[in-house]
Amino acid sequence: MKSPKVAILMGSLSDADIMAPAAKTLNEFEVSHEVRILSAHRTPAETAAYVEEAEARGIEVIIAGAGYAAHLAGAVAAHTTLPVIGVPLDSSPLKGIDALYATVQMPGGIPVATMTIGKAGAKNAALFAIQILSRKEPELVERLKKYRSAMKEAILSIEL
Ligand code: RP5
Repeated sequence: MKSPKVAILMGSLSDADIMAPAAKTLNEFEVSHEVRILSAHRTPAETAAYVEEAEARGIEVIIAGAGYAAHLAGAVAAHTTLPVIGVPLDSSPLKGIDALYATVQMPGGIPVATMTIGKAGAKNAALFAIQILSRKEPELVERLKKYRSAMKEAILSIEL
């Protein structure tokens, strides 16, 4: 396995199903990645240590998904200048509205690129990471164009 370029972090094993489209999409684009369960609240020191070592290990983009008071993406962004993509997860009784606000409302100075709530957000986080990587990997630009073309054809071929 090539050294991972993208890290997919999530706050709990219970997030795995909602976050699954992120790894699936990176696999489709053959982008190397690793997945870790790390929590802003339950494993704060381990989360910081992982993030502080990530860039030296070759990680270029970090995706962080969490639900409830979702501080993971922000806590990750506090420890790195790598781009951090946050996915608010609909795992709580508030259906992700809580996680959306917690993830998107970063104070000025420490940005988190926040995606859609839930599985669509996990998929878009992977695509956004691929778009970032594609700036220096032209073959990813070609794969993104093919991906969009296939989406277009799938829609236009629908007969009702
Ligand atoms: C958050 O708390 C996690 O991201 C998860 O969405 C939520 C609940 O975690 P569990 O209590 O199911 O472990 O930190």
